[in-house]
Amino acid sequence: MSKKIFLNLGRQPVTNSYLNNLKNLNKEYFYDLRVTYNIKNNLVSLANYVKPTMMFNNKYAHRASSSKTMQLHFKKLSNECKKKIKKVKCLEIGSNDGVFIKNFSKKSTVAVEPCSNLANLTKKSGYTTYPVFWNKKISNKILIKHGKRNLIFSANTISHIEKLDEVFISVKKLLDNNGIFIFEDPYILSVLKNNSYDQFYDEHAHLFSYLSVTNLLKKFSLRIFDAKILNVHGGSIRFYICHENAKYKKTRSVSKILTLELKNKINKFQTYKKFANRVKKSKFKLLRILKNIKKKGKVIVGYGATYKSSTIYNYCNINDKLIDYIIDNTKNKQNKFTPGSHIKIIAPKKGLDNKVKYIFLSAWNFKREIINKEINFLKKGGSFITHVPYPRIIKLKDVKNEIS
Ligand code: DWN
Repeated sequence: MSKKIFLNLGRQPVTNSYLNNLKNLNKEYFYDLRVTYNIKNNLVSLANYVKPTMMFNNKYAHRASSSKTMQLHFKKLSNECKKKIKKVKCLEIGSNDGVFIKNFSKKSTVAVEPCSNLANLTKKSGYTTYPVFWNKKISNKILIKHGKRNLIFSANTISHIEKLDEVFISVKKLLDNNGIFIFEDPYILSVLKNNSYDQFYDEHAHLFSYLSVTNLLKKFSLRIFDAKILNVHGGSIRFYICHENAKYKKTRSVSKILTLELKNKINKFQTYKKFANRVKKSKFKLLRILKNIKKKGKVIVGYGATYKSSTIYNYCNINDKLIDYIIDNTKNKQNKFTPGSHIKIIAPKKGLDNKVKYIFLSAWNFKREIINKEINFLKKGGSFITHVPYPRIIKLKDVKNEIS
């Protein structure tokens, strides 16, 4: 077997299955969240995959536009694409609520989004959106109806697809001779460095590195000609991919990233075993911090009902005895309960009152945006708690260091 398990995060629910109430809890679905490293192609993947329709359906809660950071991030990338490509004919795989495609013309843009509630949003605003999973069938259909694409883009979606061969075959068919396939997803090296084990959950079937994607692309005559390490979502990597014989030259950034990955031994199983030990320590330290605060009778509120935090809450056995409730600005998460851990989610306006002295940063990837927004909370003596890269309390005096 080329896949070796290095991390066991226990029984976990489907992260998107927010509960309307706490009745019929015996019907909640759980699976074993274990993570593997493939010694042949360096790919990090889950050991068991959850059925896609259980995760991506007409009740999908996450809205990519819910943070200003991400709106700006995609605006910036769209400007870069327009500079690189004359007359962009774009396809987006996994368009969510349209945060990226809204920067392109409706006429020349096609989107694929399997969550029909999200696909309806972009359809309504005039973008051709197919409410299906990305596969050979839809790629053939788009080829016939809309022709080849000179830009194929995907953010936080390719890592969600179990069968990667079909992804790349389908992209290859649709990509113009000198077209560019850009995709970005959480970066395994950032996970190792940040000890952000919460990047492992049902939707993240794989976590990529430059090394693993290079290996995956080989058999499809596709190649990476540029790559960038990004700060968003707690550390992501963006790949710029073209046909083997397209005009693009490999950039220096690519060799720098390869050197960095080898220096950090991401091609060694031992690296992942060491990470798994750090994860265990992180769990106990976080629990100690939360329990000590609760012993003093203080209220702790979670900031952001993130999918990521589902892994933390369920792995660390955190429930509403430790986190009183969670605030989140996404309307369709509000007044629901988190899967498995059953913590109530409420609107930020209702949740942030003077009683709250501690906030757990479950959306730690937006630390800068949240701290800036909630600076008065810190000024009034409040504290944040984070587990990244190690569990600790953040006070006003620490802000400069934390967001520099
Ligand atoms: O890949 C994925 C990423 C991109 O998005 C998906 N599989 C699902 C989702 O994961 P997540 O839930 O961990 O993502 P976020 O973007 O870290 O979620 C942030 C949550 O926090 C959202 O529900 C919005 C909320 N939030 C808030 O209430 N106030 C966020 C900010 C910045 C805020 O100020």
